[in-house]
Amino acid sequence: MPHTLFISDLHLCASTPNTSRLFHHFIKEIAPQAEALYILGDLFEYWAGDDDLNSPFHQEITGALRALSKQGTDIYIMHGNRDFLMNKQLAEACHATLLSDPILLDLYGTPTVLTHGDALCTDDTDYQAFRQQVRNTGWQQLFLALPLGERKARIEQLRAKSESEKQNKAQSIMDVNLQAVNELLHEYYYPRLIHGHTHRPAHHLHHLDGHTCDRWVLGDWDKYANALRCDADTTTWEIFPDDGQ
Ligand code: LP5
Ligand code: MN
Repeated sequence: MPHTLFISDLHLCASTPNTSRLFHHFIKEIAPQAEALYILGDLFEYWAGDDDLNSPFHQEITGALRALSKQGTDIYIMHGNRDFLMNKQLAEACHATLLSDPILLDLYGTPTVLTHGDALCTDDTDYQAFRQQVRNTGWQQLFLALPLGERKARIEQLRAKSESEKQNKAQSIMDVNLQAVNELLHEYYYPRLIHGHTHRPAHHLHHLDGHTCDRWVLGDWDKYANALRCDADTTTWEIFPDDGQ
């Protein structure tokens, strides 16, 4: 049956080979049956700029996506909070289309809004201030003018800072704000919503202005991988490997 897959928050990097193995299994064995694959952000642990495309690890990942596209699965990539510096060269290397965030699509007749999810975490005011700064085009031009090695060093410092700050943030602050979700649902006239970022895989129902909206939250990839599969009739999780394997 024609279907589409959604994944996010793989955080791929050379130092987590198990996740890379899951990715290659997914790309070779599961994704080829899909008409389209949507990657809703944080494909990479971080992306320092398209001039980092030639590293052997990045070649391996982009090559796998390119092969998937060549065999007939359309690939769409959205920016996450870790890899928003992905640009045209990365998209070309993957034979993928970069998506804006949020974006509305007609998925087998069901209006569906896709977003990474970080913009919905409005209670995390420190993060939102940071986000506003680094999503500014002028700031990005200055940052990308730095040598690649220096960019990577700065990002790694920031990753460490982010991990330590998260220890002191309440769990509720790092989840989506319901008012922000409702505003997005209202703006797009009550669609289905699919997002990642919070690493809290779930299916929520939102009752709003007489409408009921599905919100599917994708999980991150670690020991297990997860994808959401949508066809014209059903929405289901693909989780692998099975516990028995
Ligand atoms: O990513 P994750 O899940 O660990 O945490 C996120 C938020 N953290 C981030 C930071 C990224 O992890 C770091 C990698 C970004 C790569 C981008 C490349 C270009 C930028 C390079 C800048 C030097 O997104 C975290 C949220 C959490 O999700 C849950 O939603 O809480 O937010 C933070 O931890 C951010 C802090 O609260 C604020 C950080 C301020 C740091 C200011 C340093 C100044 C840097 C220069 C900016 C102009
Ligand atoms: Mn994220």
